[in-house]
Amino acid sequence: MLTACGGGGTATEDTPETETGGETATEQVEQKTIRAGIGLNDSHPQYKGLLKFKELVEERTDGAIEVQTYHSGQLGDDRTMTEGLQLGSQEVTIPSTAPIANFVPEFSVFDFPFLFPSEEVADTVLDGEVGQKFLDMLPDQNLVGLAYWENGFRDLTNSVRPVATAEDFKGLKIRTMENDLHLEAFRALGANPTPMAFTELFAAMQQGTVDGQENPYATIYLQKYHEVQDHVSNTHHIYSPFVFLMSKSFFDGLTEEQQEIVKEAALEAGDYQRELNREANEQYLADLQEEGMTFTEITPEAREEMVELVQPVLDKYAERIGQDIVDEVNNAIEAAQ
Ligand code: TK8
Repeated sequence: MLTACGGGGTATEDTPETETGGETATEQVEQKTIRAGIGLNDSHPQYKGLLKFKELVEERTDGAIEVQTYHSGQLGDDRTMTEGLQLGSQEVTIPSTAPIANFVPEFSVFDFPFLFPSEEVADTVLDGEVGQKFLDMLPDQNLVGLAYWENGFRDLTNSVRPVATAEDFKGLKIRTMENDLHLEAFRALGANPTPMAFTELFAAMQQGTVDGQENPYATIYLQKYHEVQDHVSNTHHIYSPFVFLMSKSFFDGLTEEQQEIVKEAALEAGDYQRELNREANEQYLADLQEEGMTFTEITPEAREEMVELVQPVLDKYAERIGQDIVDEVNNAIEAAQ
């Protein structure tokens, strides 16, 4: 099977001067560098996955491609890093689908609240034909999507009150990712949402600019949000995929063999990252309680009420994005169960 992602393998500027039959072991290979940046810190499974990618790529290219890794938003937030890929100031970033929707609006489908019932179903849909269909929309934006990784199910924290029902969202100032669908969904739940880059979030909670935020337990614990937040609820309202993005200009400049290597490494490192992410999840919740946060369980009835409240927002976005593609995602989810 051919790897999609455009490219076509016609880049000639890197071809060594001597004609190679493809198998020559001694050819002079141009040294290339991948600058890879993420928003999370170096204790997060996403960074461990990125280190795995580095190890695989450097080993399999015999060092012809070097991978430099940056964490904690050292290269910027998700939006600026993605723009960096388009402009050529960096080669890799791994944002959530929500900020990607500012480049390719269709990606908002994956951020429909209560869409994916489990991580396993998400894997099947994202790693299958439907997931590939979305990756195929990226080259138009000078981006190549090599693999889906996992941010995970998002849960609500805040410093005002335990949240058990939609009623408890009333008036809470919640930071959302920079994505209109997230903003409208939180408004529908009764909250007072503010979009903000991830890199500004900790300070905003500390200073009380916002009361709360929503992210998977791993992020909440490893970014030490328990230092500035008192309550956590298992709202599990959205499953956030990560997309492993590469600059298309850079990808096109790789040899076909190198394209295969980076693609395979992104997939393998992604499997590893998903595993690490899932392994520690329950432990992180226990750790948060250990640190003094209250934990509130969302009952099935309370979740059902939230589903009803956000439904009009989903209908609006399905129309905007295209009912066909939304149906396709829903059918794939149905089939995966
Ligand atoms: C990290 C982000 C983050 C995301 C968010 O760069 O912004 O809340 O969940 O983890 O992608």
